[in-house]
Amino acid sequence: MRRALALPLAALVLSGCTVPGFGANPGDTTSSKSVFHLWQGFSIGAVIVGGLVVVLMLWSIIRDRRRGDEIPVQTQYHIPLEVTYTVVPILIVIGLFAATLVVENKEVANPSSNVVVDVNAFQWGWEFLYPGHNAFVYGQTTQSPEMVIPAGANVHVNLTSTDVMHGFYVHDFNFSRYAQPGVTNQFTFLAQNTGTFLGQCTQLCGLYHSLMVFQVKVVTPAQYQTWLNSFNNPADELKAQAAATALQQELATGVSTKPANTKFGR
Ligand SMILES: [Cu+2]
Repeated sequence: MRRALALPLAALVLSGCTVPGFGANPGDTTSSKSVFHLWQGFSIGAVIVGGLVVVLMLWSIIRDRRRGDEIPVQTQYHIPLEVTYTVVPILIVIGLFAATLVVENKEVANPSSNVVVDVNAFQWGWEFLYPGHNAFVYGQTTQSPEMVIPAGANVHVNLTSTDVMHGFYVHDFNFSRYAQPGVTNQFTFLAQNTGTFLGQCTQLCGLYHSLMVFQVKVVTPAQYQTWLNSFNNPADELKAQAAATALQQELATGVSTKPANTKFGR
């Protein structure tokens, strides 16, 4: 039995990075990779246990199929066997629980970070503020605003909403959190590679919910610094202030600006 289990395990360990993803996304942040590896571990465990169950079933069906009226040997109260099939599943559950705990703790960890972004969701768009800097990104529906962050750095996000419940979801980060009015949800992620990743609202929040998309643009630390500095000229500052004022007015009056290039409704 040990050999039967050791063989597939050895095959998986030796094959290294070719362990299948079992339909999941490897992710681009450190925590999304941990979640992905946890998923792989669970899936491999399920395949081994499931395979074992199928083999035992087939073995019993074939070996003990009816071959006459004689009743085969009845095995009951076989203590070592009963102890084995009670203890082994308990050990498996403890193992899976421990691995989950480690990954979850990584997921909710909030290590100190120099990069802080205040993310504000609203009907129907996103606002990204960089406290301590003039950088300000605001965009609604078809404008698909960009949240710019540096690669290889912990990015701390303070997430909230101005009106109703929204969902901050980035597919390639294997990550989703509620954006709730009156509540600030905090989390930290570390994007490992540069690139542009699609984000969207995952909480049905009104008429233009489906257009509430944004991009996470991961750039090199030097590019990030240049981008931050680009807001330091007076013209951009004025633009940012105008956008902030427009947002405040829009929220105060409850009248949302319709998306520019999209026709909806009656
Ligand atoms: Cu929304």
